[in-house]
Amino acid sequence: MTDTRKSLAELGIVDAVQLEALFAALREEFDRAAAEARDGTEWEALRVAWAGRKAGKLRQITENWLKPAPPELKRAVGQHLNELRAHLEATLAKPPQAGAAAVAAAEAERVDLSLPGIERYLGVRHILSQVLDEIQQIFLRIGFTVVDGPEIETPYYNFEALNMPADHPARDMWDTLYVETPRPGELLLRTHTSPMQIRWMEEHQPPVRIIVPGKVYRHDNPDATHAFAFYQVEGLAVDTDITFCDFRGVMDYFVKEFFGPKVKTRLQPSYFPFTEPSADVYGSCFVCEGAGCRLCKQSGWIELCGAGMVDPAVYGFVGYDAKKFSGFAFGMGVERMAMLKYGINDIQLFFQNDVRFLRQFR
Ligand code: FA5
Repeated sequence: MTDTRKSLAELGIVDAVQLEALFAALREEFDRAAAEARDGTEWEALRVAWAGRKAGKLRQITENWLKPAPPELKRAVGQHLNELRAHLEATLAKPPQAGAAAVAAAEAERVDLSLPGIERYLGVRHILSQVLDEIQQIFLRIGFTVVDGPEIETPYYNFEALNMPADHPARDMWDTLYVETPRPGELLLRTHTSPMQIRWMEEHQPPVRIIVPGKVYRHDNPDATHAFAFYQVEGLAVDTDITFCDFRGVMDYFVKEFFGPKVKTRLQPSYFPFTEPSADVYGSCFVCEGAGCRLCKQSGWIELCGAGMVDPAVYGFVGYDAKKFSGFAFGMGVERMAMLKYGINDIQLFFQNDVRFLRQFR
């Protein structure tokens, strides 16, 4: 650090070359100090140290170097001093430059509040959970109770008590997955929610009005409308004077509540060993609006639900008096309902967990 309190002679400066080097060193010292000044306080201290009127370095140079300078150096000292002063004044007039280090540090940490935020997606309930909820709410409003049942069943509840003895050909309607047990054939994954009809009636006397949402399993080949594990909602209503008209009325109500007035329904005679008469409920295809396409297998309709009046033989298994009681039952495919309602053209989309698909149903 050049000591400006000493005279040129004391510093050993005797010619113009040495003088030039001395001022060059001074300028470097100042520049270094200016670059290190981090805030307003340090900047002010820098100004006082170099340009302060009473004891700043410029003042000291004037007093200690210029005034007593020998005649041959006086002019050069004056010139260098003026140049140094001009440089100091120019630098000190621009504080941001002097605080370059501080500015650079602040810049690195700068937060641009005008930048768009990072969107964090909130998870959504799976579309099937939402649809299951909606179906339940509709039936709850007209007096049905929601009940639950086991997914692992016995052949008795899945078949026999539903009027399908061991050698009944109707068992072939459902490709069954059996659970490996020491005695083969003892347990199976329920192929439909209908076993809960039996379990409920065994325990409860009429009037009965239940729906049973749950998962069922079949050895079906997956395609656009078939999965090997899917949801059904079983419905059962038994009382003293229930007719097929009641079923039709309940279905119409449900379809209008769930789909709105646009989707049409139709019943088609069908066969189930545990209902008589039996029907399949179809909804008009949303893709082709009835013209025929891949989704509806060119028929214009998508099967939603198997149904019918409870076969009197079933009452025999649960101890109900078939002469006194009558009722209807139905079993609907939940994925098919969701497909129809939301225009989903492949059932497999429900199970692939692709967030681009799932996110659509907020
Ligand atoms: C039954 O499962 C009967 N238990 C329904 C029933 C209940 C009839 C009560 C009478 C009284 P079905 O096999 O047709 O029926 O299946 C019912 C519904 O499940 C079908 O209408 C369809 O919507 C849906 N479904 C059937 N198989 C599949 C599958 N592999 N993938 C997705 N949905 C299916």
